[in-house]
Amino acid sequence: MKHSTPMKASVFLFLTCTTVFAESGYDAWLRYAPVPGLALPQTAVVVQGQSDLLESAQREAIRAIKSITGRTLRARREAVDEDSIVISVSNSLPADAFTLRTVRNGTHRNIAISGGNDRGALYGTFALLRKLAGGEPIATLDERQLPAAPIRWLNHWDNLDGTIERGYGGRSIFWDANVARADMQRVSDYGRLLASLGINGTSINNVNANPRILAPEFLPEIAKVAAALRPWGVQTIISVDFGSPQKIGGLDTFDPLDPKVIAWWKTTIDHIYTGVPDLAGIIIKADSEGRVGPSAYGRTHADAANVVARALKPHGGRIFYRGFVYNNKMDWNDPKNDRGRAAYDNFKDLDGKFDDNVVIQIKNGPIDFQVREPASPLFAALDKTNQVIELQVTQEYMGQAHHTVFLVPMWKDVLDFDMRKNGTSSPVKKLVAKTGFVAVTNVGLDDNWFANHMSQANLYGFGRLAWNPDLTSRQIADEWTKLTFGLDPTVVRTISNLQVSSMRTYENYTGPLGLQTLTDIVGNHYGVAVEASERNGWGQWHKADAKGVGMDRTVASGTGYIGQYPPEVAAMYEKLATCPDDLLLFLHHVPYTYRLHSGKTAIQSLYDSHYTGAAAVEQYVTDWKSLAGKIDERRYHEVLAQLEYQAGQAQVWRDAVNQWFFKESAIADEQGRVGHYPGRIEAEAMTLSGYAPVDVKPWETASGQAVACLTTSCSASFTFAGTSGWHSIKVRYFDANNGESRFVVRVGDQVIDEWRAALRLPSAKLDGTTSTRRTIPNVALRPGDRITIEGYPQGQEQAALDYVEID
Ligand code: GCW
Repeated sequence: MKHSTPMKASVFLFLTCTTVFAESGYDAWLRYAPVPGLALPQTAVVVQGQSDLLESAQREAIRAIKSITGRTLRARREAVDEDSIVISVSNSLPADAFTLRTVRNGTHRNIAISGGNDRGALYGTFALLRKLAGGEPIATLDERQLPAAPIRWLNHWDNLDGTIERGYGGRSIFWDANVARADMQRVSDYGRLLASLGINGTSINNVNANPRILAPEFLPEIAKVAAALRPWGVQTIISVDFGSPQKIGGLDTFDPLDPKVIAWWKTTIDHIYTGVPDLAGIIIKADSEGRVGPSAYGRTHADAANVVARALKPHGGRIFYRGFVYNNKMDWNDPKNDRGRAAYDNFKDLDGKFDDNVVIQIKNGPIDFQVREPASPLFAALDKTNQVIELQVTQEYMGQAHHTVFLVPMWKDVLDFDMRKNGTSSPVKKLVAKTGFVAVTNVGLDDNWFANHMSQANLYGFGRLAWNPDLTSRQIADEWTKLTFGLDPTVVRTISNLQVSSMRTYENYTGPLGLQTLTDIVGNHYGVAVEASERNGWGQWHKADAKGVGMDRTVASGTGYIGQYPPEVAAMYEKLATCPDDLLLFLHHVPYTYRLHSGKTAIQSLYDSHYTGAAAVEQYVTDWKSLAGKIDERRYHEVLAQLEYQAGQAQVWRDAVNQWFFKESAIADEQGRVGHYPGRIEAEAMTLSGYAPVDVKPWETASGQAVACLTTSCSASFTFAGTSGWHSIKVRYFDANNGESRFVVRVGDQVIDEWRAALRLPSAKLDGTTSTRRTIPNVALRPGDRITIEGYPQGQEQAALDYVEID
């Protein structure tokens, strides 16, 4: 009974926490939940020096400690005459670095945070707060942290009108109606999140840039955003259109070697620096996906980058020139054509021709953020050119806001991959660390920034890796979970396990063995569409036919892509005997019966992966349910709904990909699952009233046909023929984005469930994107029960049904 008082106190604290703070997810990993039993001796936060950044640090420390311990420390300057947290700057440390120490000063017990600059002091403060909030011991601190690289930046693909290219978390936090948003509070709060990770720059507009960004009258808008980010040490970067001298400057050319153009860039950039004196740089996407570039004048990428670099140079700015240059109108009939080769082929020979403030920004893989790609060979090919890696936090091909996929394990695979450049150890993280790390991160106005609480871990993970790429996926997932969902060991273990395994799970149910994501690559990049990446100019081919599958990129018989790697890596990839299974079909074309290192045939492995992946997501739902009552209600239910949806989607992927390959290969699944779905009743086989059969495209995304309701209400019914007992009824329907149909399910006359098809999925069609599952668990059924699904269309949406599965 001795312990009852403190335990009650801590329970009370937790309750206070969940009721006092609205857990919308807005504060993400900076929610600073109470840590019961944490007693800090310090009574003041002392700042030595004066700047906006140091003030941010002091305010943050006081805010966080109040939230964690319930105590309000005193904000002080200079003097240390009480136990204090002392924040200072010391020029004995490199920029952005910091030390954290516990020190005795006479009778006082202080925590000394010292930064190499103001930003370092701010980062040190966040590092201390992370320890406090994560329940780590702080009694004897003695550590020194240096960032792995000077550049730790984000890119936003926000359009000035407030929309976001490939953004899934709502509208832009920066822009609305072609000006900066009136209220910059959210931008400031975003800066705070970024500072907590050591992210020191962000671009604020789309690389598919609106030329208006460089219009002289637009400068105050950029300055307004920059001012909101600045107190957090986050510098601003803008994306510009290479055709700007003509489009906005009124010149008759944008030839980078034309003196008028050279002068225009100089004047324009000088002007930008009058409004944003600490602009960190400019990004350019040129000669790519319809953007104009130097090829218009027969000039090189070096000519293009250098003209802007020279205008930036006097201001200390850098140009980030994207390596994402390829021809999207390639002839797919030519087996030697290969989009994967493009980055290397375009930039390798220009090595040495770029000015020293030019940086080539290279996507992690040679294609485009697919579920599995090898590291881009360009990382090992540039000796005299600055390079950064571009990752994508935004889950464009990775389930967008609807799937939980923690990307850190995927990034780790690339960052840790040893290129064996010059025959020596050369992991990608080392090759890029001289300059750094960039990630595309399209947060939006959604309450939790991403429209998926779990996706926050990707931004967190990127920031932590950019600071220290040697951290493991597990360390990052544990740390994020503690800060975001609390210190309960069951919570930490469950969520961290889910996150760490989620990437492989997603790969399993989308495109295993290096097939890439197998999504609609010419459309929304979300739902399954196996043939979308075939027979078009975009070049993400998997070349599956009746006999085999995979893209032959060998030197011996394929596109020669493998020859772009240093010899040891090229030799490993070239030979089937040493090519890793998970990249096999990215690099080789093999018969379906080819035996992998795992011992399975390629086709059986493909079938199995899809079943493993879909089952894993079902398990995530069960695991998540075990956390009921251990995390706040709102986030518990929102994540549960997301995972339940994902489990249904994983099944669409599983069945679509497997059926497509079964049809193509005509090789049966050894386990007899593909094409056989016990307990499934097709809608078109039910008794229909009003509903009419319709075709679904691509065909593999529906089992047979679907039925759509072309009038105001329809029904589909059938008689249950299974055994008496408790069953789950799973209704597979289509939730398009052009209406909100209503569904009602009855057993006999009794209504057992009803819902609206109101998800925001990116398609108006009946396809793999909109195919959705509703699970009605624990229904008592007896043979002979009549089950009816009623559909009530709304808007353009037709309450379409695919099938019902009962298990
Ligand atoms: O992944 C593709 C996206 C485009 C994007 C492009 C890029 C900003 O589908 O939307 O354009 O990459 O990286 O430039």
